[in-house]
Amino acid sequence: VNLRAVYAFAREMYPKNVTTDIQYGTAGFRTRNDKLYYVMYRMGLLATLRSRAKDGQTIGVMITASHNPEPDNGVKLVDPMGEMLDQSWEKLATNLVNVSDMELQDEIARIIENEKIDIGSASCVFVGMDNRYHSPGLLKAVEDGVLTLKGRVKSFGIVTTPMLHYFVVCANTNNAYGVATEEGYYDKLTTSFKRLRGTEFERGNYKNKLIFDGKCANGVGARKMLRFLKTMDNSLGIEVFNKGEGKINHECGADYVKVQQGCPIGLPEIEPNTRCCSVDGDADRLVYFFTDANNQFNLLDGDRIATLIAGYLMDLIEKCGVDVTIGLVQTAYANGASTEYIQNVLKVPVATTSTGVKHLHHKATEFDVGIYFEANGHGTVVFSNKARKSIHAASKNVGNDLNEEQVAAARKLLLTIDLINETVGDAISDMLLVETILHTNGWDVKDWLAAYTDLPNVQQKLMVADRNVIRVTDADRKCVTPDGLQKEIDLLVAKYPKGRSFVRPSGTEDVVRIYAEAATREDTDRLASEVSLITY
Ligand code: 16G
Ligand code: ZN
Repeated sequence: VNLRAVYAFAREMYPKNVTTDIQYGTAGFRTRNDKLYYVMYRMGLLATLRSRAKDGQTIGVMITASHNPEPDNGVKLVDPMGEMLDQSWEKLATNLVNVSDMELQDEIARIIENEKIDIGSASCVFVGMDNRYHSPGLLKAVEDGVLTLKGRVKSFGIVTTPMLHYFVVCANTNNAYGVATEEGYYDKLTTSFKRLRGTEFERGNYKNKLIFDGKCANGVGARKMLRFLKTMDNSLGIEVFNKGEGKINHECGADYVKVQQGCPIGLPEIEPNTRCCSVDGDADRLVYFFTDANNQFNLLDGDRIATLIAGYLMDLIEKCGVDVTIGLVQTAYANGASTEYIQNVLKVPVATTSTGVKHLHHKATEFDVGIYFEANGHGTVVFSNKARKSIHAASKNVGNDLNEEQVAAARKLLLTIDLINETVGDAISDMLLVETILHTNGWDVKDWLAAYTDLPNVQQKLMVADRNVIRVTDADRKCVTPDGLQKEIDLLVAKYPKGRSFVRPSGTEDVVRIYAEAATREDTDRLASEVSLITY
């Protein structure tokens, strides 16, 4: 490996065309596509180094800007077990991207030395992208970065973010988790879904009809969903609308539906109370919604999905009698009514973490069965080895002291584990899980919605000169700077029954976000605007 090539290549092909520093944030680097070529090249370099630092295990690089507008793109790295890149390496990523072309070679040498990397050793990088028109060019830059350091790179082309996470885990577990191909991914999910569903596709109030908002996935979601459906043999009846025309995420998609609290554009005429779902641009978020007979829009967001899953898993765990802990992880954006329901009705412990999947994921691993969801629809379930082992043993009736019902519950749990993409929130896998649970319960959307009533809530964006003036703590719920702001927020919140509000700098956009909820819509809107006035 000749490190001089690092600089030569950078200067020739991927010169740094930006002078302001950027930061590896909650979702990696994200900005306008034309400012990302040098970033991608450097992330190709870094991913190869990371792989070598991890004894040649496969590292993932995903090129996507999720729900951002079409001109944006982004990149994030995936660690060997499918986790987000380790925090200490996030810092290395930030440094590497902000040095000049001239300093690049020295910076690489520094990482090699500090991390004690054998630069001649084997490595492997998997790359995937969403289908923004600039993604292929950016992917090429990542590949060139890998090749400059004589690493091995495999491109999967257009995939969802969760698929790439899945491929990485498969590769690093000798395919014990599944086969590291798109077919392997579909096959794993389809097999478990069909077995859980059995031959009776409808049950009680559950109808086998789901409307899927594909426009959000003018990104990859719709494309992959259509391919996926071919493997399903009608066991799930889905109609996809908005299949590809128009701009990515424009007035549609999970983020739009969640934040605007309304239907995406292009929704066809449908019967009231029909289940609809939306995913985001890279298919790692999922929300459900429906319009009722009074033409009222109803949202079933990440909090609802989490509570639905928690109820289902608790029931199965109880039935099979294994001794495992179960917990649910949320962020400050979770609706207060959902938190109350989980604690008081489901009686499951709730933990709250800062925004960003890696924080939730990490916390969830403290439970044997850890369910985590952001209100925006990103989430999954993680199972500890202990949980896996004891469920497995129960399904085989080791010791033969379990009754039939217990063994059946354990088998069902095992299939459910197979249906879940534990590596990261996965819209397709989460959707299949929701459908499985509704089918098991014989529920329609109204039954699901009846569990609890959301408090009215609102999210606002505030453009400010410097969003980093606001620093937060206590899982985003309290501002530590600027001085006195939190006190003022507390005073406003205290005026409103069930009031709650917090302010935090966005990690993905140059804005400050304001969240408010209260007992009535009027109070909620008033609280939000009062808080935004004092924040501004
Ligand atoms: C990113 C995060 C998501 C978080 C969102 C917050 C990942 C994979 N994604 O999309 O979890 O909810 O950022 O955005 O970590 P914000 O900081 O702009 O509010
Ligand atoms: Zn996303």
